[in-house]
Amino acid sequence: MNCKLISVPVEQGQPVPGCALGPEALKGAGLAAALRDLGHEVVDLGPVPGPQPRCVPDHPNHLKFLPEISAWIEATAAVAYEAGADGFPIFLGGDHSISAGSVSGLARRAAEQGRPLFVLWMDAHSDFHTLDTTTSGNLHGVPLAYLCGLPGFENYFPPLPAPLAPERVCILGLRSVDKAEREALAGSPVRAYDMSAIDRKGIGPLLESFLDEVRAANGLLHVSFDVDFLDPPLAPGVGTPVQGGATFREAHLAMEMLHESGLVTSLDVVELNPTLDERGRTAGLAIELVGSLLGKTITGRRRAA
Ligand code: 4U7
Ligand code: MN
Ligand code: MN
Ligand code: MN
Repeated sequence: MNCKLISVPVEQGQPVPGCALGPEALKGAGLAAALRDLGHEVVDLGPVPGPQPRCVPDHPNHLKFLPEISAWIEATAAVAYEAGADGFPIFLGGDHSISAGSVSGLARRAAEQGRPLFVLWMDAHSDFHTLDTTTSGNLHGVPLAYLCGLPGFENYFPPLPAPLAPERVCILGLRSVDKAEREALAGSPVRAYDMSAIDRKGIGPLLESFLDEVRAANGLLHVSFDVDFLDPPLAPGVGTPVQGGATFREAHLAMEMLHESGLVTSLDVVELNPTLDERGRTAGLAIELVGSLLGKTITGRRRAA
């Protein structure tokens, strides 16, 4: 696999300083070497160039850094579209607003290729607010709603060339969903698996049923991995931790299954905040998990894709 590392050092979509250092922390902790050890080629495409804020109208809701985030989304989408032509793009955040750009560019590419794009959103949160419903005004809470074509983003975020089909989206790991998000999810075919579902059914069967659908549709699969998917004691280096997250083995099992499926074509790793990390353990775990997604196994034996 030709892994393309793309840094998107954005933190204005969330309230805690330090998230923009995520890409450097992941690279400094040995991401490229870990991937090369697995036999992959790695190219570092560097950071998405910091854009000028976009001209957008005033919004009645109090939205933080709307012109800046809107510009980052546009710039990231352009890079993602190019990177999506071949290889395995890995977007290093930065806060989760960057995925509004990465997924938008990859969705445009998939549409041109005539392939359906599926998205697995691994996250404590559903990120399903619209610009009108967010009460925090933090734009890392809206990317999935935007990508699914929910109303109210017109004129504020860049036009979406290819909205996601919500029935091709699966959220995994939920434990913080705001009231407006619940209502929006209730009226949407997005699959939303919360931690209770993971407790009851097991992460393996839940993920397997989604992977079966991707396979049956001959789809491409993008994984958007918000590090706060993980349980906070394992991964303290995030700005919005929520108790009761995925365990070490649940997270690895998901990544191992994703690898074995052979379906994953691109990845985001977002929301790592190295200034909140404890001796680099969150960055280290994120790298291990990316390794599992890209073929690392416990015995070292390769399994058929
Ligand atoms: B993340 C929140 F209120 N829903 O809108 C909000 F709980 O990318 C959190 O998943 C959003 O980390 C978290 O601010 C966004 C909050
Ligand atoms: Mn998120
Ligand atoms: Mn989150
Ligand atoms: Mn977060």
